[in-house]
Amino acid sequence: MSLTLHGYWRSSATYRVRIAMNLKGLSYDYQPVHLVKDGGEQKSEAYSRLNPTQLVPTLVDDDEDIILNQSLSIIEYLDEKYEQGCKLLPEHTLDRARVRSVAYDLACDVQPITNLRILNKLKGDFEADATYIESWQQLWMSKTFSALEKKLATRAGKFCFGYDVSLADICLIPQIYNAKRFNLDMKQFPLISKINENCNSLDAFIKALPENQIDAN
Ligand SMILES: N[C@@H](CCC(=O)N[C@@H](CS)C(=O)NCC(=O)O)C(=O)O
Repeated sequence: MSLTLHGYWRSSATYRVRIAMNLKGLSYDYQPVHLVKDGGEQKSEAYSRLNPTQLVPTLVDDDEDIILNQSLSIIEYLDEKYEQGCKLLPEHTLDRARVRSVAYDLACDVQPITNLRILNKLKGDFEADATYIESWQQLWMSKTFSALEKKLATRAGKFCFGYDVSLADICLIPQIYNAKRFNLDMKQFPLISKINENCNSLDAFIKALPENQIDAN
């Protein structure tokens, strides 16, 4: 097995894939792509050849001669290809749709509008200062988190859905990490805060923490 993950320590999309790979017990080579240094290594010629979207992460599976971007598609690919470790999506159709619905709330609705390139555009074109950026991040993240508190109220156990870790948790924990960076008061969201605590007591999540990566600075 020869898997390489190109990513950045503080990228929430890369963080999702790290958690997933740890939960599945997959070992991989990690290639840092610095999103800020020299205007962003994601825009370099070499990285753009690998991933023309100029976003991280990218997974290279040398055994299959495959290059994949989009964290959710990478995670589902790995989950289907490798039987080992946790199953990241439930067996039952409706359960699977519910898990994906939470994953998409986070990965399709909130992460894209709170991403680095959006923040840079706000700063460059509208002179948004640090206070404005923080309020922007807090606004969109708190809308999603408020909805999740309600959506998960009758579904959560130790994790988003009962007592099995799933793709929903894999997307939630990096988003909470990001929210804390922008000083969002997580006390407003007791249910997801508890899920965050539960996930972060597991080795797979601890090992995936941004500060535990070789490129953390
Ligand atoms: N939907 C993509 C999102 C990828 C993405 O937005 N990555 C961010 C880091 S979390 C990035 O590379 N940002 C660089 C930039 O904005 O220039 C995925 O899930 O993989």
